[in-house]
Amino acid sequence: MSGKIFVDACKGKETPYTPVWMMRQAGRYLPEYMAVRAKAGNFLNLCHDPKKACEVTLQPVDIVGVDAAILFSDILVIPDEMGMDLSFVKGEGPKFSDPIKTQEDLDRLIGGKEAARKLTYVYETIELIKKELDQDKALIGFTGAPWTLATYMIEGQGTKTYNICKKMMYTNPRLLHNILAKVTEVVKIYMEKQIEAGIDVVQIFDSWASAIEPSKYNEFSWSYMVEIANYLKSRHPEVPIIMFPKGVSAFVEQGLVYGNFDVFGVDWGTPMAMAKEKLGDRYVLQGNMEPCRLYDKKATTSCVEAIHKTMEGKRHIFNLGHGILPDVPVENAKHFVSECQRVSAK
Ligand code: 1CP
Repeated sequence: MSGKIFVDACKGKETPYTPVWMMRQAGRYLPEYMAVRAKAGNFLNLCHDPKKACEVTLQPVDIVGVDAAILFSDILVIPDEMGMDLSFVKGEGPKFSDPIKTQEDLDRLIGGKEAARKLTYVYETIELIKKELDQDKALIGFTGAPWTLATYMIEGQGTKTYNICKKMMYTNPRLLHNILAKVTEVVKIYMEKQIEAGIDVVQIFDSWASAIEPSKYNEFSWSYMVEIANYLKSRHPEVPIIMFPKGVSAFVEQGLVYGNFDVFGVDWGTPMAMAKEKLGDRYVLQGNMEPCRLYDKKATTSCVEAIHKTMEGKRHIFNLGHGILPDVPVENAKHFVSECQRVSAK
């Protein structure tokens, strides 16, 4: 036993109750987060400041009572350090001034070890968190999936239609694969360095998985994540890997999700019972309350009870089926966490 309920649960071991955390748990719904962000000046400054990033990482553990902390950073620091100029425009989200259009644009970017080495502030943040975090809590490190990162690198910002990257998928798949391969090389070393700095568990966010038609998902996203997992498992087999692909229930239904991962993050659009039937023997399942249920305590309790009834306290980690939204009352987030711990106590 690791002494950390969350790590034990990731490995499929019996735990005194089912551990819980929330995607995007450090963020704008917490007034304490807003205060630190205001001191930092802006969001990217906060990511670059290990002391402040450590402070906001610990807030949801102290305030909301989750069983694991997630490193405070962003998936987009990776392309930023590869040489794409990232900014966050107020009210509009992330922007890259010079999106990738050609092979020459890609060739200009820094790759592999050199890019991963530039993310030192992330490794320093992890070292600080490990000193401060209670021994029985786990620290989750993370990356974006190469596909999800590539959508921002090609579109230059968030998108509803993904038309620029999907045009590339069908008209110039070679260039898209070259982008994905270059990002994959950086991510492998970046995650290895996060592990060496002290994270206990890895989560890969494929937030925009659903933009790819099911028959192309393996080729353009899943296979790259399998490559990352194989690399990490060959070096650090003891570190569990959580795979969270958002919106791929057709892929789940076909049972096509083989890979060297320990935990499968189930999004809120996929019925937990179906995920259990198709994947429950292969993976520990994480999830999957619809995040908007957090607006109502009764809607939260009934969902937590239903998920627990399906999973029976075995091979399960409680979470939302995607990130918590900024206008959720902190009280309600606390209620979700304590209800998960209450219903599953043995
Ligand atoms: O303070 C602010 O206003 C900035 C809001 C914010 C925060 C709190 C952004 C900008 N990023 C983050 C932190 C963050 N991002 C974390 C650590 C905190 C935690 O989880 O507790 C993590 C894990 C992420 C990961 C992330 N960033 C993802 C994948 C997770 C998901 O929610 O699907 C994605 C897609 C991003 C890109 C991004 N960063 C920020 C925004 C607003 C966005 C999304 C833009 C879009 O919708 O396209």
